[in-house]
Amino acid sequence: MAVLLSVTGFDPSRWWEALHNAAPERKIVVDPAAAGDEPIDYAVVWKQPPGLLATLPHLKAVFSLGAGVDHILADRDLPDVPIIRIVADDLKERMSEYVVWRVLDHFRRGRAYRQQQMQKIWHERMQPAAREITVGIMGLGVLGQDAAEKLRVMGFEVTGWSRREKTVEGVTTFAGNAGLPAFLESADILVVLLPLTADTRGIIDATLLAGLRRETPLGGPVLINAGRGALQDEAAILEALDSDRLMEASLDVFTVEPLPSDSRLWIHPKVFVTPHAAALSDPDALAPIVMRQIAAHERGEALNNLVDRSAGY
Ligand code: NDP
Ligand code: OXD
Repeated sequence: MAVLLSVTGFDPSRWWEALHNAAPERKIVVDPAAAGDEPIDYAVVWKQPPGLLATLPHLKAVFSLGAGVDHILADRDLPDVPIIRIVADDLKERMSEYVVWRVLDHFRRGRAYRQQQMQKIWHERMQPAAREITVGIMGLGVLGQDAAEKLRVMGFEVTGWSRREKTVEGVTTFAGNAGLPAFLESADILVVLLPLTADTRGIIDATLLAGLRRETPLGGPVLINAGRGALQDEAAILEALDSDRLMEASLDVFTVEPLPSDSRLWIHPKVFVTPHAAALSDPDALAPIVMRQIAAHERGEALNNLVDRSAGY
């Protein structure tokens, strides 16, 4: 039984090594032809070439190298096998670091103080307390709930929005389209940790931005998106920033990645750009989880963290 490792956009060697170290007895190939006579039962992928998985007649399951699976589901010829996504403390902790970092930077006036430093201006700005600020998290899943917990420790009020109703300790929750306006109105800082699905594509648009609370203790609403780039309408974000409808934004993901050099987001003074780096999938931390699941599946045990293909996440 062989495992296919198929990635696009980066060198697979670190993943190959980590998968091999986690289960040295397994044959791991990056090219299906290299499996020879051994059937390929499992695939571990990040943006696999469309149609590739359909050529594997023995395929039993597909593992994402990340939490998101939109890159797998985009394949129109995807075989009807279980899809498993990454749920791991390592990934969760990295994402929460990013969220707390960006929330604190906006909240503590990082941009204004960096500008002041360039001009050698000694001027203390009014600073609200964390308890006066509400961070609204769109997507109260594994990552959203962990970020909520860590923001609460810092003293922030936290609200959250999900597809289905849910109860999360210390978080005021809203659900579905009916709950969206009240959720948006609750947030001074909006953190987006949604998956990209048919329902969420383009959700951060002019209408959504117009629904954010105007008067906030920071002087205006802030957007932080670490979900997926295709959730956002970048022209609408730029327009909202230019018109002061939005005060600042931290964007980790973009509709086109790498972000094209002519995008105004690169140079907009109110935008903080990171290159889809909010939560790195660390091969050493995550490969053992994948290989343990494969071994468990072979023993006849149930797979964890299965994707609901009809919901798209
Ligand atoms: P989960 O599946 O655990 O959580 C997804 C959340 O989004 C759930 O709360 C879900 O609602 C909610 N949701 C989904 N669709 C809708 C909708 N139509 N309306 C309202 N809420 C919706 O995912 P994770 O938390 O593990 O990951 C979230 C995303 O983060 C990933 O899909 C990926 O795109 C992104 N990501 C980005 C990284 C980066 O480096 N930038 C790294 C890792 C992940 P419900 O609870 O009702 O199901
Ligand atoms: C993920 C990502 O989905 O890194 O894990 O984007």
